[in-house]
Amino acid sequence: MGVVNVTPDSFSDGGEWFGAEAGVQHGLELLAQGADIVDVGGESTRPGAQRITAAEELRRAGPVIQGLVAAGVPVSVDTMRAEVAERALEAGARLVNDVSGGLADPQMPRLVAAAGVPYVVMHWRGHSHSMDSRAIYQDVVAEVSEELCRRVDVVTQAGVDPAMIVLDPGLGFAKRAEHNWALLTHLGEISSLGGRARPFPVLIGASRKRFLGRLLPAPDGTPRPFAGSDDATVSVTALAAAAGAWCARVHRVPGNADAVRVAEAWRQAAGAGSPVPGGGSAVPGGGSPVPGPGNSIAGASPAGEAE
Ligand code: PMM
Repeated sequence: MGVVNVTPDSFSDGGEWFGAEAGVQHGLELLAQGADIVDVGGESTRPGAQRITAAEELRRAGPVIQGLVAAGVPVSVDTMRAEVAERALEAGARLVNDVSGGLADPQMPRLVAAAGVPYVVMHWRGHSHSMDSRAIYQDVVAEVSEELCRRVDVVTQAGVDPAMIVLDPGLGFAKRAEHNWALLTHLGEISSLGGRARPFPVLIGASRKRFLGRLLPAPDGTPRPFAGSDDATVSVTALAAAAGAWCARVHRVPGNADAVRVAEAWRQAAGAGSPVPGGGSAVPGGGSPVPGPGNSIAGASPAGEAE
C-alpha cells in the first residue's frame, strides 16, 4: 500500500504531495513502482496534530481520489470520518482505512457495512493531540489484542462482514518504541485476537515512524530524519511479510515491493503459502482476493508462529 498524504503537515512527508495534481502524479508513480493499493488521506495524524474540518479533509483528498480512480488506480481512503469515507466510496475508493477503528466516528462501521468494502480497523486510543500520553501498557500485545477484539465486536454488530476486516496494531499511535517492537514480533497474536477460529489479515504501518529514526541515530544522538529510515522500513516489511502480514503501508514503494516478493518466496519455500490467496494483487473484495482463511498470519504458520 503506497501512501499519498494530501496534507501540509503529515508525520513524515508533510507538504510533499499537498495539491491535487501532485497527489495524483505521486499516486500513479507509486502504482507504477509496484503498489497494489494507493492510500489517500487529507488529515494528518502526526503526534500533536490538531483536527481539521470534514470540508477541508474532502477539499484536500477528494480531487486526488477522483483523479486516481479515473486513472484506474485501486484507492483506499485514510479517514476517521464517515462523511469523508462516504464521498470517497462514491468517487470509487475500494477500501476504508480508519485509524480509529470506528471510535472517532460511530457512524463509520454502519457506513462501511452498507458499502460492503474492506475495512482496516486500527488500534487507537485517542486523537493525535493526546495519544502520546495514552501509551501506557502492562502487556501491550494482550491489551492491543483485547481492545481490537472489542472493536471487531462493535463493527461486526454494526453489520461489517468479518471477512472484510483487516486488523492493524497501530504502530506509533499511543505506542512507544518498545510497544511497537513487541507488537511487530507478535503479529500472529494480533491476527488471531487471542484464539479466534478464523484469523484476520494484518496491515502494518511502520514506514518512516519515529521508532525507526530513533533506532538509527547519528553519532551525536540525533534521530535519523524520516526519509532516512526508508531502508529500515524495508527491513520491517520483509520481516513482517515473512511472518505473514497481509499488507505494509509505506511511503516509498520500490524496496518494499521487492521485500514483499522476497518474503512470499521465503514463505512458499517454508511451506507457509501466500498471505493473499493466489499470491496476486491485494485489494480485498471487488473481485480481488478477499481476506480469509490462509491469508493471514495465524492461519499460515509455521512462519507465523516463529516469534
Ligand atoms: N499511520 C499513519 C496514517 N495512517 N493507517 C494505518 N492503517 N496504519 C498506520 O500505521 C497509519 C495509517 C501515520 O503515518 P503518516 O502520517 O506518516 O502517513
